[in-house]
Amino acid sequence: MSEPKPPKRPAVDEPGERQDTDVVAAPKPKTKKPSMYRVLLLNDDYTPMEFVVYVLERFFNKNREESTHIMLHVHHHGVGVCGIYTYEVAETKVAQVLDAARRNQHPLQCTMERE
Ligand code: TYC
Repeated sequence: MSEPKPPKRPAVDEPGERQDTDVVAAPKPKTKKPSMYRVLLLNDDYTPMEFVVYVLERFFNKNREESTHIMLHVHHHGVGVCGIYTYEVAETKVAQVLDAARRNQHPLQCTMERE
């Protein structure tokens, strides 16, 4: 008795069928860089300089020298960058600064903008 024969391959490939010799594009990596946001401090006439320096040290991990530099920049130019973060981190920093300012009854303003 003879063995059952394997199904015959079509003599011509079906359209769209892959061949071993085909070149297949590498899949695109699907990771996207997150948008980044600048956290800004705004100048005012009432918030003590020492409080602004404290805020920069406490919430933006700056040392005394960097904090003083940023504070004086804001004092002279009206606005300055405290740091650049992803959206949720920037949002948290803004909230922490505004909360600390409110608790200490200072009018210090802080905001964020997309880079
Ligand atoms: N201009 C304030 C003063 O003379 C100091 C100050 C600096 C306030 C930076 C806010 O974001 C600020 N006391």
